[in-house]
Amino acid sequence: MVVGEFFSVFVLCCILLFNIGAEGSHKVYPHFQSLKLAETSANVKEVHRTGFHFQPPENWINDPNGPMIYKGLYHLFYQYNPKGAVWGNIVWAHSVSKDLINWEAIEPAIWPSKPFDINGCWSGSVTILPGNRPVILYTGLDPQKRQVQNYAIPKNLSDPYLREWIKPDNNPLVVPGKGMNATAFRDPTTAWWVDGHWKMLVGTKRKHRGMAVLYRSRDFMKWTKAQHPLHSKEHTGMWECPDFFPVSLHSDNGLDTSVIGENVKHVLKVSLDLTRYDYYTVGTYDKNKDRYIPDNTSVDGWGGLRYDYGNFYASKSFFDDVKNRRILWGWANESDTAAHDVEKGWAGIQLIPRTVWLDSSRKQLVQWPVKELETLRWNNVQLSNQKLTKGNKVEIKGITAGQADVEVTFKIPSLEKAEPFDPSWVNAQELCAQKGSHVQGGVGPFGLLTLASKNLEEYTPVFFRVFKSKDKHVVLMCSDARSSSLKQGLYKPSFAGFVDVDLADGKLSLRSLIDHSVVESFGAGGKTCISSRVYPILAVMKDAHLFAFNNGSESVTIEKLNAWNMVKPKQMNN
Ligand SMILES: *[C@@H]1O[C@H](CO)[C@@H](O)[C@H](O)[C@H]1NC(C)=O
Ligand SMILES: *[C@@H]1O[C@H](CO)[C@@H](O)[C@H](O)[C@H]1NC(C)=O
Ligand SMILES: *[C@@H]1O[C@H](CO)[C@@H](O)[C@H](O)[C@H]1NC(C)=O
Ligand SMILES: *[C@@H]1O[C@H](CO)[C@@H](O)[C@H](O)[C@H]1NC(C)=O
Ligand SMILES: *[C@H]1O[C@@H](CO)[C@H](O)[C@@H](O)[C@@H]1NC(C)=O
Repeated sequence: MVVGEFFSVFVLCCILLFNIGAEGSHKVYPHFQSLKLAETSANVKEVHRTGFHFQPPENWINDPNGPMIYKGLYHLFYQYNPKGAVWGNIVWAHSVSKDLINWEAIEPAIWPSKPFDINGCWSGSVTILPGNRPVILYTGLDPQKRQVQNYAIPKNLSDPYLREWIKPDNNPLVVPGKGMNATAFRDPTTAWWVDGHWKMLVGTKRKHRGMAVLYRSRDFMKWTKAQHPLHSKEHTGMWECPDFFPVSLHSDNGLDTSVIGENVKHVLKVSLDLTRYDYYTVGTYDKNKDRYIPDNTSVDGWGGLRYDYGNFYASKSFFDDVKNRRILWGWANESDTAAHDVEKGWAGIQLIPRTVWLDSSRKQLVQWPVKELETLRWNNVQLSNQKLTKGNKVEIKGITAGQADVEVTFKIPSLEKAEPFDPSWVNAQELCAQKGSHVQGGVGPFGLLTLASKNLEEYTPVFFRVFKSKDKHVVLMCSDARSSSLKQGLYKPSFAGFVDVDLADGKLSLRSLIDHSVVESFGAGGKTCISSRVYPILAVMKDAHLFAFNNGSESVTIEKLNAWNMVKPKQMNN
C-alpha cells in the first residue's frame, strides 16, 4: 500500500472508530487491527522506541501474563497482536530470560484454537503445582463470547523453555455462574494452597460493585465457587487482573503465594477498569472465612494506594524462589494516538520488573527495579555537595540523557519555608497541575528535568514539593508531562502522588529510568513510583539533556548524584 492510500484509509478509519463494550476496555479499531505500513520512516519508528524496556520488535502489546521462573529461566507471557499496532487478534506471546533483562522471544504459547477460547485468549497467571509442574490459568472467550476460565499445561516438562502448551479438552474449568455477568468475568490469579484446597480469584463486578470471586478446588480441575467473594467494594466497577499475595512482616524477602500465618500480611491489588490504574491495599487474610480485610490504614477503592501514580496497568507479580523475592510486572500503554501507533508500527511496553516488599511502616509496599538492571549501567557520572539556590539548575553532562539511570539524594537544610498544605488538596495530580515546576515555592519544587531540550522548549520534570500541614509535612512527587513535547494531540498528564516519608534527616531521594519515550521514577527509595510516556521531538537521541533543578526559595543540596548511560541489552526479542 502506498502512503497516500494509507492516509485516505486512515481518514475513513477515524470517522468509523467505535468501541464495543463487551470487548473489555480496549477501543476496537477493526480497520487498524491487521494493518501494517510498508514504508515507515526509520525516524518515526526508532526515535521513541525504548532501549532497555521490554518491547517486541513490532505490534501491539498489553498485559503481562503468567510470569514465573522455571528451571533457571524467567518466563514472561504477554497479550500481543501479531498482526498490528492496535489491540486485536490477541495471543499469549512468550519470551524467556536468564536475568529479566536480556530476553529471547519464542513462539506464542497459546492462541485461539478451541471452542473454549475461539474468540480470545486473554489474561491469566501461572501456578506451579507440586513436582514443579507449571499450569496456566487464563480467560478464554467461547463461541457465545462468554468469558470462561481455562487451563494449559506444558507439553514437555524437560524443556526449560516450555515452548509448547497443551489446552486439554476438559476445558473450560470455570464458567460464569447463574446471575454473573459473562462479559465481565476474567483474569484468574495464581492459585494458593491452604488446608487441602487450591484457591484462586477471578475479577468481576455486580452492577457497580467490583469484586474478586473465589474458587476452591482439591485437584485443580474441579472448581467450586465460594459463597462470598474474597473481597468487593461498591462503586469501583469492574476489577481486572486481581493479584493476591503475602508479604513478610520481618524481612524484605518475597514469599510463595501459599505462605500464610502470623508473620505475614496480605496484599490485594486490582486494576480498576474505570480509571485504568492499579490499586492495592495491605490487609489480613482470614483463611477460615476466606475473606480479605484491608487494614484501616489502607484506603479501599480509588482513593487508595497505587503501585504507580502514572502509566502502569494490569500488573502481575510472581515469587522468584531462586532469589527469594517477589517481582512485579506492569504494562504502560502509549500516550499517543492510535494513528501514530500504526505509523510507528508498535504500541505498549512492559515497565522494568520491580522487586516489591512491605515497608517497615507496614502501611504500604516499597518497589525497586530488579538488581539485574544495573548490569546495563555504563559510564558513571557523579556529582556531590552541589548547592542549588532558587531558580538554579545544573546539567548532568557526560551521559546519553535519552537513555539513562539516575539516582540522586537531595538534602534539605530546613523545612521552615514549606508552604501551608490545604487539606482539600486530596488529588495529587490536580495539585501538581496547579503547582508545576515553574511555580516557585518554599521547599521545592526541586528534582530532575528529564528528556529536556537544550533551551527547555521540552522537558519532563520529576520533582518534589514539601508542604506543612497541621501536624506533619506533606511531600508531593510529580512527573509532569505537560511540557514534554512540542507535538500536539498527545496525552500529557501531570501525574503525581504523595510520598509518606519521614523528613527527620532532611533527605529525599529520587531515581529515574529514562528510556527515549518513558520516564519511570522511584521516590524516597521506592515508596512512591510514577511512570510517564512522553514523545519529545527536540529532546531526542543526542539532543536530550538532563538537569537537576530547584525552584523553591529554600536552597537544597545535591548530596550525591550518580548517573549512568544504559547499554542496550544483548538480546531484546530481536
Ligand atoms: C523435551 O525437551 C528436552 C529438553 O529440551 C528434549 O531433550 C527432549 O527431546 C524433549 N522431548 C520431546 C518428546 O520432545
Ligand atoms: C455486563 O458487563 C458488560 C461489560 O462491562 C456491561 O456492558 C453490561 O451492562 C453488564 N451487564 C449487566 C446485566 O450488568
Ligand atoms: C486500626 O486498627 C488497629 C488494629 O489493627 C487499631 O489498634 C486502631 O485503633 C485502628 N484505628 C482506627 C482509626 O480505627
Ligand atoms: C522556575 O521558575 C521560573 C519562574 O516561574 C520559571 O521561569 C522556570 O522555568 C522554572 N524552572 C523550571 C525548571 O520549571
Ligand atoms: C493509556 O492511554 C491513555 C491515552 O489514550 C488513556 O487515557 C489511558 O486510559 C490508557 N491506559 C490504559 C491502562 O489503557
